[in-house]
Amino acid sequence: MRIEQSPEFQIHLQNLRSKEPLFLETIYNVGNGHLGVRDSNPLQGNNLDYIGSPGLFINGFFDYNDVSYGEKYTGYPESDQVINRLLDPRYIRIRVGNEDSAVEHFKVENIDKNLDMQTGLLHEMFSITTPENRNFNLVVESFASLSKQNVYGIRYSIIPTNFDDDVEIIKLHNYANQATHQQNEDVRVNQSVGQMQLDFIPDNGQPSYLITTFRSQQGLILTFQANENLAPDPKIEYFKDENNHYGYRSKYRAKRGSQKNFEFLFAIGDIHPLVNARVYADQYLSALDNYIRDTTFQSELMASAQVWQTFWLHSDVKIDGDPQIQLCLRFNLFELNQSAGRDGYTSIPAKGLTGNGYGGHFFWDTEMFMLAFFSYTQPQLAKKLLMFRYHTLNIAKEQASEFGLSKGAMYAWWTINGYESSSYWLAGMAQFHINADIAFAVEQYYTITGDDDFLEKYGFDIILETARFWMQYGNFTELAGKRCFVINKVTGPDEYSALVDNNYYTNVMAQFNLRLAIKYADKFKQTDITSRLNVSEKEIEAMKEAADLMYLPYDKEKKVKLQFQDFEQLPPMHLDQIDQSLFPLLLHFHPLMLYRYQVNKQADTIMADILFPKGNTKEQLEADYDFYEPITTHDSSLSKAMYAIAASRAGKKKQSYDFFSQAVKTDLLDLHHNTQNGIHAGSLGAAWQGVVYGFAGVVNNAAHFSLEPKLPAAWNSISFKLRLHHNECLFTIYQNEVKIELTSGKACEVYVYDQKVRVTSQHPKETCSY
Ligand code: IFM
Repeated sequence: MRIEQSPEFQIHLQNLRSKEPLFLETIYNVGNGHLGVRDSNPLQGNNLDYIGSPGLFINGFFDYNDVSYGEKYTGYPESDQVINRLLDPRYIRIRVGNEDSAVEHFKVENIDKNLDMQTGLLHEMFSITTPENRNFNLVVESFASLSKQNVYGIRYSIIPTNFDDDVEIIKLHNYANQATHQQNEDVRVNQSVGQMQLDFIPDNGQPSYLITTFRSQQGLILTFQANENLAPDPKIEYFKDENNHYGYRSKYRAKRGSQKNFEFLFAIGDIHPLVNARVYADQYLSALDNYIRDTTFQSELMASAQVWQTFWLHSDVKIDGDPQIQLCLRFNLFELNQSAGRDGYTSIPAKGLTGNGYGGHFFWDTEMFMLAFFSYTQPQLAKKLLMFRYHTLNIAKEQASEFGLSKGAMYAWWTINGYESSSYWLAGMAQFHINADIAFAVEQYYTITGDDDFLEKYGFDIILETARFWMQYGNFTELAGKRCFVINKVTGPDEYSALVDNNYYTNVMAQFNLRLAIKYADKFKQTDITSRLNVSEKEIEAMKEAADLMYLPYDKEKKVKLQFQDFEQLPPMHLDQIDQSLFPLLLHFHPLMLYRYQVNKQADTIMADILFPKGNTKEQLEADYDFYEPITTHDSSLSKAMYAIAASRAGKKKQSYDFFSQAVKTDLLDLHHNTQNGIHAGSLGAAWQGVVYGFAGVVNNAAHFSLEPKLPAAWNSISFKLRLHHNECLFTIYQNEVKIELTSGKACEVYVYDQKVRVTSQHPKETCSY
């Protein structure tokens, strides 16, 4: 199979020398949801002579670190979880004549890098000069397989440009903990690292390792194989060094202008409890080895490329009229697909598998910013992401109980294994809205897919237990002479305020969560589902009352939804008077200086407007937008795409385009100046929502699927596919008309503004003016 390289799918940045190397390490990562490899100087390894931040990240492979508190109160997490940064599989040691890249400093310059998003192949060329001025080009091609998620492939080609001499390559990885130079004051970069141990598994005919963590007691097997047929003269040999470390090496006489290739396939295992990993190491290894035995770099690359093709077939978004935004958006979708855990036990770290920013944790980012993309375009993957929440439901229940609640589930705000690990609980654990966010995502998935089996076996459990949490954490009271249900002492999405009473977003989401529990308790009435979950009529009655009486703070004078109770009492922060160098504010102000003001880090109340458009008038949306936009710094990368959607719905076309265009460029143009620590995964998914919920105006509330397009003036069209139950539709939206094509399934009914359009397998194409 050969795939034509289309220029629109290439990340081929120019002037690499002018770019920050750590930024390039992130942008040119390759991953597949199980593993992620940062791009790096291939000669670096653990040699700190070379300044980089390389590493291999395995989704869910973490270690604990102690957290030290000045005053440690009951219930504070003992330890933080942090994703491990493992050995760099790109590393190769090269000897040229008497010079050795592991001993001397070889000057390595990036000449060219190209990431082909159609195949997932990263192709790079480095120019390398030794201290004695021998120069050679090193071409490195690598990919993380989407077809076999345990597989990573790398191929090196060496081309001397000014010498004939002996060249030796040594491919040996003898450390587990990848060293980096990273020293960063940024609170968003986790400084702590996990500690791993590497043991060689001897006599296996190829280098094989058992890697274990000290405190989280996890283990995995890793092995790699050289393609021996590729370099027959001289052979690449499996060897053991004086320290009993196993690797491959090959020594040959290199000639100026000649090219010699070496390729390796890695098989990187699944995560096991440490004891099992040790006891069954041989068994696991031989199963793993099957992935790379009797195959080659090229055939695995092609198999993986085919999966990428399927991905693009269903998930691409085409924008006609804006090539730069088109490329950025494709990069975003590509990275989302590279980051998503697919085993039901992992999710999407906030930085994908591209760095250890935020310690590699999962947040609400997955459910509220990324999941919609997967539910609409790859529902089987969306389900796996939700299964992570189902598989950690018992932990969430245990946490609720340890917290002192007699019922319900309390999901962690910041976690890898399901347990809360946020040591700054004010902006962490107190973001209880995550419980409703997860329930919302379950409902969204169910609305899109109609997956009854999922709802019955897993989804309703999540919805019910999170609804129970609200009944425990909130309470009925009287406010201004009226009986209400209030939820006090929470932190909403905006992290420039903390521990407030009745955060609008939280309350409206909790209300929705309660109503979902009520709806499905009714649907499953008198089935063994409700008896299994001990649902009583009395409990559901109480939920109904709480939902109906939910307190939603509102400023009647200004006619705006209040971010939280008494928000109007805070003085505004005059953002225009703050020096640009002091943004993001979180890096320059004590949190209390921010909490005391009307200032937002990110969309908060506005998100409630976006998520619940029904019954919200355009006037209300406009009033909320006009109130919150000027006090929002967008210091969180999750913010701008949400404002783009709100602006689009409020008819503010220019603002919408501007916000969207900044959101979609977040990583590729490094607009937050911290892409070096990893991509902003939530922001990538939010940009997709910017197109689909914003410019296309998609609203889907189970009974009614509609589009209300408002295309940016400069664009000719956008097109994308969405799955709706068992159907898939291709929507192409022009300035004044929408084309709808049923690409699979039997029939689909959608609204374009108020016009009903029906496409069927007999009449799959319709056009509708608007
Ligand atoms: O989840 C987000 C939060 O909303 C803002 N701070 C960063 C987190 C991880 O992306």
